[in-house]
Amino acid sequence: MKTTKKVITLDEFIYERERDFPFATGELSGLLRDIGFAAKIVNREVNKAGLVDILGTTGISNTTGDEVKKLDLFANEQFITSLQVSGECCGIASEEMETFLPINTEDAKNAKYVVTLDPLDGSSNIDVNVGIGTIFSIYRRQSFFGPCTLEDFLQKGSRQVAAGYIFYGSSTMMVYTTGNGVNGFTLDPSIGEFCLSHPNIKIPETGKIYSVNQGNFLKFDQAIKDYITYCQSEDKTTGRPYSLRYIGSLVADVHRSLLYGGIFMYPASKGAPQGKLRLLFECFPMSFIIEQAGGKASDGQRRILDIQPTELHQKCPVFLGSTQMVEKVEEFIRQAREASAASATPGSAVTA
Ligand code: AHM
Ligand code: MG
Repeated sequence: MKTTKKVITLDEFIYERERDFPFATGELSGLLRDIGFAAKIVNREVNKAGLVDILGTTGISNTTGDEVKKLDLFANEQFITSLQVSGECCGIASEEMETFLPINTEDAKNAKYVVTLDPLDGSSNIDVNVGIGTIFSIYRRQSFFGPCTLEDFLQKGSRQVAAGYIFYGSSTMMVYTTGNGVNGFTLDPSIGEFCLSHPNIKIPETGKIYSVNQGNFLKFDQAIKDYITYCQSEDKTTGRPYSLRYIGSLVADVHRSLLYGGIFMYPASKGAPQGKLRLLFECFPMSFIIEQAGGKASDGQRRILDIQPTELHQKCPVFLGSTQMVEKVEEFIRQAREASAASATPGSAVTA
């Protein structure tokens, strides 16, 4: 006899999870649903990007100097509108906006959450049909009531209430966590619903893929160069050499690492002492997801989620993925620091 599994939609899943918390007010669920809804509209535009005159640049640069594509602006507006209308968050910070946007309507200004967004990450890939994504985080506000403040956004990543991404790839997926594991939903375009397809995602302890922009090799610190050489060298027990995979689209590279295992790195380099990726908009949410799936996320020395941000658009070096692989790169960095501290200490090089 043929059995059919019950399809669980994103909205049903959010509703079921909310029922586990007897005092839940429904605001967080509402925000997740708003994000899921906006994602479907952005997905529609991403899919027809080659057909309509939405490709190309606006000629404006975003706050970190990258050229802004029209689709980035569309996604930014879409997510903001959807969140504003619902009245369930009191403010939004976006990678596409220099400063945060307080939502001061009667409904929203006393709401207890703020949202951070990278509305369309990987924009350099838009014109060549490579996977791109939306990344989001939700925090409980720190101020008590009234218009939100900068401090509501400058919270450690460990204070995220929820984080997730939407991956517009060969299929469209929403992957998110509320601090109780990671679940993935695939958009079924025929019914227009995200359906639970990857319940309780766990990242493998180790993997066989490293992911880095190796074009920057000569600009990396020696410890990173040594770790990359380690990834490339032969060793039967660890399955090296590892394969190099780098899409250059954070959501796609992290999604692959999450499902297959591996390490994703965007280290500091000459000329970019904090790397390229933004702590609030990219590193925090991805680190929360990776940790919730059993992996590790580090800036090379510290747990990323423990970093106290001081600016909205602050950047941070990042190493995330399978725990054993992230620990290995940390070991290379630690040893290099110890060696340089020892050589800087007078008399330390003298042996008895
Ligand atoms: P963006 O936010 O301007 O789209 O840039 C972020 C993207 C990430 O998706 C990706 O990991 C990284 O930039 C790739 O950078 P690079 O081209 O330097 O390797
Ligand atoms: Mg980005």
